[in-house]
Amino acid sequence: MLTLFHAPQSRSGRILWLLEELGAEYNVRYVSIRRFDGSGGPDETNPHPHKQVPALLHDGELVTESTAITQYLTELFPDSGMGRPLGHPERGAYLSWLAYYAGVIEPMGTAFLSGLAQNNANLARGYEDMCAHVVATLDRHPFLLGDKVSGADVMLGGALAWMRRLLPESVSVDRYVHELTARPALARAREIDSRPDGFHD
Ligand SMILES: N[C@@H](CCC(=O)N[C@@H](CS)C(=O)NCC(=O)O)C(=O)O
Repeated sequence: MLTLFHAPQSRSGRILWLLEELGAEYNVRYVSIRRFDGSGGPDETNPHPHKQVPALLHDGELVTESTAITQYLTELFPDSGMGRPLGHPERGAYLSWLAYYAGVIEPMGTAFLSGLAQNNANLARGYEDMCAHVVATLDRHPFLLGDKVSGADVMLGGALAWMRRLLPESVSVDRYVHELTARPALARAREIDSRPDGFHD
């Protein structure tokens, strides 16, 4: 049994999207979280160590961190094609992009969006290097790994769908966002995102 601890309009929406891509059976537990505007608050039933989302329970095993959940789930559903299993020629690139998303894209993107990168030479260089790498990759092929979508695209595509300004103007990035946001699994996830009855089976 898979249970996603989820809050509407948050990072856990990407895991909803991924679960829909995988064709998984899962439950959603809607929890409250602290919001930037001061609203909301931690939910005692949320097993995440910081009461954040996403958190995933799989038969009693807790998985946290969006990219770890992505790797975990794509390995649980190998036939979905959303992961790259051991021995796959794109395995190295897949794990690299998942780690790069969490370790470079999100911190550098946050530094840029908050204005910090504009006042710090090291952060500015880190942000520019990150943008150059991602844009050059998407100039070469439609998705991060090549011609086929993966869980790494759900991470980056979800972030860009929320905040396109994360990356500079680029025809390739616009095409990438357009392609990913047209996916039926994302439309289903958006419908579940704020379901008012609080539960989804
Ligand atoms: N590194 C974590 C970040 C999770 C995170 O920051 N989640 C936000 C929602 S977008 C949250 O739960 N915020 C509430 C809080 O920090 O108390 C991940 O990617 O899973």
